[in-house]
Amino acid sequence: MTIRIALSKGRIFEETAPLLKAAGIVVAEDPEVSRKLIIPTNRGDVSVIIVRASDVPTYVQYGAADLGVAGKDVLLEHGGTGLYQPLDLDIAKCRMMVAVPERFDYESAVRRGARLRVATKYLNTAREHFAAKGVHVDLIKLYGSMELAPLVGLADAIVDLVSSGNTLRANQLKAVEEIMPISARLIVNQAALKLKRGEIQPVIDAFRKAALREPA
Ligand code: PRT
Ligand code: MG
Repeated sequence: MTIRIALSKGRIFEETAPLLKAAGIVVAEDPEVSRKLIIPTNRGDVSVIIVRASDVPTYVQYGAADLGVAGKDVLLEHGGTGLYQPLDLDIAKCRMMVAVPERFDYESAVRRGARLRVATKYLNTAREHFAAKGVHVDLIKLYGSMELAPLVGLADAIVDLVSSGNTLRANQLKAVEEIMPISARLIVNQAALKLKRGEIQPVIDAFRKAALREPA
């Protein structure tokens, strides 16, 4: 039986490839260069498919891929139905933050009980965060470039991922609240794990060993 692993281009692929290599799986081509969506590996029974980051859980949920690597941000929005999440790979790390324009007094707006317009790609995460704080928000769904929204009057605040903080700084925004730390997880189709345990379990174990070996 063959195993298919779903990855997204960019940081997830770049940070997962060394873990795969440590697990004895060498991806034959660079997805940035080859444009192939199904990439063979050195193992005839293992292939990698390249999908959008937010689509990785969907491919694994429906069994189109047996395994995948997805950010916790993506998994929280997906909901995790049908997915076994055995491993935090501790890669593609960043923080889910609330950010506002440098001159906006977020604390006092919250204290006043102001109703805030918040633009984000992460509706579920944002909704839960503000509900737990008791802050009333109108959420505006965006698919990218959240940092622009407060600059042009679309929103008072954003919920987005921050790693270096350079994007916020370049757009005169400041982080005012950390919602949670984010890293990428290994996800596995639950049915595939039962049917192909002999093939999949060694890959999970190898990932675990490789992830533990990675320096923090
Ligand atoms: O780009 P695309 O729309 O195809 O999808 P995507 O943005 O979901 O994919 P990708 O490859 O950019 O991100 C994949 C995963 O990497 C995410 O799901 C996160 O789990 C993780 N990750 C880690 C990040 C970041 N760090 C990150 N900094 N994802 C996005 N960013 C963005 C952030 O949204 C913001 O626009 O980078 C910008 C901030 O970076 P700094 O360094 O300026 O703070
Ligand atoms: Mg991106």
